[in-house]
Amino acid sequence: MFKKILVANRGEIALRIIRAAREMGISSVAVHSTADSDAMHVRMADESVCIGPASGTESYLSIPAIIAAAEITGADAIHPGYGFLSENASFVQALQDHDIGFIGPTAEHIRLMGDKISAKDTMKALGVPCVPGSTGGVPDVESALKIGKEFGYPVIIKATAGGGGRGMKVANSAEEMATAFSSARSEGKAAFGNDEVYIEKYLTTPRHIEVQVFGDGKGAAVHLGERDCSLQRRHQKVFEEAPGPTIRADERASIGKVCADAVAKINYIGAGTIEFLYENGEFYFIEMNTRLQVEHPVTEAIFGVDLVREQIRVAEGYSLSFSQENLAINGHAIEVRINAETFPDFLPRPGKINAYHAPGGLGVRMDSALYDGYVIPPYYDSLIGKLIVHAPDRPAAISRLKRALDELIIDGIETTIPLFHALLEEEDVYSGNYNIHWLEHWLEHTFEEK
Ligand code: MV4
Repeated sequence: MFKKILVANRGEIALRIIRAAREMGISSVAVHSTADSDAMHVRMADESVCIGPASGTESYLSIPAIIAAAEITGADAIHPGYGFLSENASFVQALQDHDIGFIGPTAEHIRLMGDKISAKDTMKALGVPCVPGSTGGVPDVESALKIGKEFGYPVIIKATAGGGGRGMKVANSAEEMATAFSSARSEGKAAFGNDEVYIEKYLTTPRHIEVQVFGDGKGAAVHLGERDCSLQRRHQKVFEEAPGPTIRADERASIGKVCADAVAKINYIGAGTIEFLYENGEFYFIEMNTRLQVEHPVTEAIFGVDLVREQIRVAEGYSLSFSQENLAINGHAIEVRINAETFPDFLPRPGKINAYHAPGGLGVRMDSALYDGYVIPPYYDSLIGKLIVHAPDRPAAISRLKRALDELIIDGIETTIPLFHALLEEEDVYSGNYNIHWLEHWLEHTFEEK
């Protein structure tokens, strides 16, 4: 049993973890940079430690500073949240060496899934359907051209260390292969110090569907359905929902079982997300994320579970508190990400919050670390809040989202709230008729002067 956990993060996700800990009778330690002395997570935690200067690299990403903070405060375990050190295998290894618990998967699982080729090999061997393409890495352009011929164009060349859209290049024909291949390779080398690449058939109009899984590390695992996160811009999700508006119950049950069985087989522990592209009724695995995701609240809403509580419990060594049979979907949930950015240009605009009023009422959850008078520092990402609504069905969730957005007040800075007012007027959004390209196309034809 943990008595005290350290939260190695900031913002809304730090609050999310502190809240779960408090409900479990576990005390919390916040860590913060000098720029975050007045941040809400510092105020909300039971104790706090300053771990370095404003720059993320020297504070929230500093493994020695965070381990020192855990040792000084006597924390039993660390929850990494998302981003920062959440998928850093060396961090998990270092915690093990210092006898500090990690609320998340093992270093081995993080490493296995962090390399996209080994992730795909593993998933394929476990019976998870994958995008057709190369087996393992592709060493040179000649081999790449063979793959292109075998699978047909377009193909996509991906850096094995990539993910989140970096180090990817599409080749529409054999003529484009040499350029695409060498640029994916050098991007991989420059961004991740790894120039290994692999190739897949390029799917032109898929949806992004991700399956939430949860393992106990002892060979048991469940799935908690899927989220549709297709509405994104430059690989940043903006609107996420569960269940997926196009996924039938039988499809959910079958892909869910494949995913749960796969993670059970590898003794995966904690929360994980198996990402798919979904096109013409077929699922194609692309990546697995070994962390709690930003959009986890939509899954929590429809299943009525507390995923962070469950993460802490399995890290303590307990079995899962629910089984597949007692997990059932109730209604529909939507999350919108509110960023401190201009609209429609999406330029970061940190600054002082003159007034903050969170919406409330039935089926409304606002996860945010804002407060009246808070000054958003310019050093970190621009997510300042997540508005999550839950209702009996999708149309009711959309009505509730509109109502909640009308109640929300964030004064003093520009935010992406106007994006959601505009999006919710769109027929395609209302009907769920969108794919991974819809938002960028819509932004282009609606807001770009011709
Ligand atoms: C793809 C793809 C089409 N075909 N793979 C982008 C981020 C990374 N996670 C994988 N990505 C893609 N992989 C094949 N074989 C299209 C994308 C993609 C994408 C995927 C999910 C959500 C948004 C996206 C936007 C552009 C491209």
